[in-house]
Amino acid sequence: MGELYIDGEWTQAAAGGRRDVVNPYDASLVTTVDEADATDVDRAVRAARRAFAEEDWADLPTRRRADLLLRVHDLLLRDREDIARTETLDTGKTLAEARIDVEDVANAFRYYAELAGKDGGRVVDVAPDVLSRVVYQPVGVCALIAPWNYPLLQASWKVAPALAAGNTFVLKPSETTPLTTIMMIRLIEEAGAPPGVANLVLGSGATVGAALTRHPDVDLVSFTGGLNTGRAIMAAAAAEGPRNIALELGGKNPNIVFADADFDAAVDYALDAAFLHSGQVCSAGSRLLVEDSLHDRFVEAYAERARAIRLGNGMEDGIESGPLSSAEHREKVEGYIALGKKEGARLVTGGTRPDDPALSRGFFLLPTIFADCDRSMRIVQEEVFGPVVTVERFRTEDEAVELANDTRYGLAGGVWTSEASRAQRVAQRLRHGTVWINDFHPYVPQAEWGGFGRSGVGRELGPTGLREYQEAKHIYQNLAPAPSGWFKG
Ligand code: TXE
Repeated sequence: MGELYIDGEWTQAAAGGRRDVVNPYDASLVTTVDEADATDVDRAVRAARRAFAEEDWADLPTRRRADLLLRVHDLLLRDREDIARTETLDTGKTLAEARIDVEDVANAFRYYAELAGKDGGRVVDVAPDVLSRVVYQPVGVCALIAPWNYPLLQASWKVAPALAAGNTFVLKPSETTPLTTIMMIRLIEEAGAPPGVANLVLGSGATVGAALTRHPDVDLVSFTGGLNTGRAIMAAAAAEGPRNIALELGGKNPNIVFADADFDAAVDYALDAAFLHSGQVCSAGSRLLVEDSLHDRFVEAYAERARAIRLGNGMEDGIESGPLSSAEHREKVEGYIALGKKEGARLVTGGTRPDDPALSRGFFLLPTIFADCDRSMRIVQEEVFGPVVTVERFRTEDEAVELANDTRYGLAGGVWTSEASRAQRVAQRLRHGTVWINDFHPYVPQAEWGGFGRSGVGRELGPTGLREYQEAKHIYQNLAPAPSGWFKG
């Protein structure tokens, strides 16, 4: 029995490929899993196509699909500790974070179970002798590609609405973090999904991901990952399609602190914003904008708190942050740290690997703060995706907004102030998909998540997150048919 799940069977990769899964805390081997190739992808897409056409899944009363999602929700909670521990082994994140992730995953299933069937479409007012309505139907076969920072959470934001809408799917988790996704698919199987509705392939982006996004029988690709991969997926969707796409491509998210903000809360949340999960968060507040009059005091307190962050094994109590996800990713982040120095940013703290010998085998980096940054620097404009924050100064509200919007991304941003009307003004003007006022990071399944600009296309979560997996159909009925008489002959 292998770890690919195709047409209701657990199966091995046809060519026998295997891949090591490594714990980023100490580079130890966690396990090995099947490594698929294009042949397996083809099998999985065919299974999804067959199920979409032949199983009664898409035509089930919505309530029945919603019941399945609720069963998955319950099973996730039944197994939450196991899943959370596996997520920690796979990603290095703390167990406390992984537990929250699993709750959030379960909540996504419950939310879409509750939303499904609430919207029967709409009746369009045309004329008394016409019945015109718009209904929403599943798109078909969905290719779902997830990243490694929130492996199960990001997958669930795709899987739950795709199932609720009546689609079938082929899911590919990141090759570095496949383990909890395998667990989730087992739960979907246990919950009673018909064969071929949910399919799982494992393997590299270049081989398996590319084969999936190029497959002619895929109707929709939903992807969360990096900008360059997003571009490649968009190009493939054009070449093989056009077909529907949804892309969540990260961000360079401003966190604006006005001088009248609650100081302790703003410092505290600026840590969460930038250093949670070692900054490997698409919405990380890695671009801190501080009002000039507060700047020096703020940066000093911020650096002191950053130095106190306890790095270590996410499995242990009291550890506040784990390692980066892989050796390659750490090298990339280190490259950005070198670049920041070269560009003239002032290193306030961090910038190196920790010298604690207990952490030497893992992919750790110290929380890093650069001050005296300006918007022309690449370190300010590009997504580093590590524990690295840049600090800029601003003097006026207009300048804060202008800086915060000076990014090609537009995923999320925060604003800290005790003046309520200013908070609303700034939130209104920010060109970002989520804006937090006096907070950072919370998201809820009821509210849309996604980006302006190059942060992506489409939205996950909320009602729009379901619409991504639906086609609108207009059904127009003439209630009094008679010859139109347009052609006279
Ligand atoms: O991501 P990739 P990488 C950003 C972050 C990070 C950068 C690169 O800045 O440093 O992206 O990370 C699959 N066709 N984010 O290289 O490659 C891959 O197997 C189809 C932001 O690890 O985008 C994995 O399943 N699929 C982000 C998924 O894409 C392909 C989360 C994401 O990996 C593919 C992660 C291809 N040609 C990284 N190539 C966020 N938005 O939260 C790769 N993949």
